Amino acid sequence: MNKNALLIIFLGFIIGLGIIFIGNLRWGNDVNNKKEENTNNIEIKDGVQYITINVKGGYFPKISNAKSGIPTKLIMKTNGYYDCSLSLVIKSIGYRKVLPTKGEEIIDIGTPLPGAPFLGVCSMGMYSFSVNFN
Ligand SMILES: [Cu+2]
Repeated sequence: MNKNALLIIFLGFIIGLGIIFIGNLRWGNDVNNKKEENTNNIEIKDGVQYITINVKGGYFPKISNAKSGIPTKLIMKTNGYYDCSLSLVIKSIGYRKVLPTKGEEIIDIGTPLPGAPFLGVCSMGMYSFSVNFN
């Protein structure tokens, strides 16, 4: 075998590894995107729907899917982190408050109708979360 043949085999090997690596990255991202949409942060107790949002350098899950037509409350759960996601604005219900650094803030959002997603943002507009009511 001459040097050129060895070089071609070597390059083929490197390109193959690259394709496998990129494939894995894409697959990983798909899995992460699926995790962003959530319904298991929603609980109905005594006729009230509770939606739990974790506050920690943003709002998680970023997208929740909940039911319309039920009295609904948000539970904003803070985890001892101090960042601007503590400063919460929910325009549609005229809510603006700095959340406590650690604990749960319960926000009554009434009985949502199906339609446009319900949106919460930090006061600077960097972080947001939305809830779809179906
Ligand atoms: Cu912010």
